[in-house]
Amino acid sequence: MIPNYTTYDSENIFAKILRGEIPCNKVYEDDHALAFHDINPQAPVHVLVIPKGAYISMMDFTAEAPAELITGFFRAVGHVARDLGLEDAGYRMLANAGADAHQEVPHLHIHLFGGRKLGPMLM
Ligand code: IU
Repeated sequence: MIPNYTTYDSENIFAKILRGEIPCNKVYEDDHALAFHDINPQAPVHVLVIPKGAYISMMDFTAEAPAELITGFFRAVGHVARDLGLEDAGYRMLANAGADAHQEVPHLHIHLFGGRKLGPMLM
């Protein structure tokens, strides 16, 4: 069972990637965000974009992060989608939050899927 985190776990795998303790297949990085290929891709393009800050999900991020980081993070998501050439054919953004949504890594991440015609949203 996936726990519902209430406090940020600084030993989570994406925190380690941000600190450079674990390598990743990097796509993009700036002051606000890091993007890298998912290790278990579910589409020809499957990239994760994470903010540079200790946030578990969209809930604490949007409530607590400085406005500059929120803006910078979403700009980075758009930048990555464009850079990967996803704009024309289309793509999907997804952010799981909490146990019911099967959030496995308790550091906010947006999945970007593309590179093929995607199926309908799963419930
Ligand atoms: P979720 O939204 O928390 O369920 O997604 C976590 C994703 O992180 C999932 O797609 C994993 O394949 C991916 N991932 C990764 O890219 N690198 C890792 O070291 C680990 C998980 I652990």
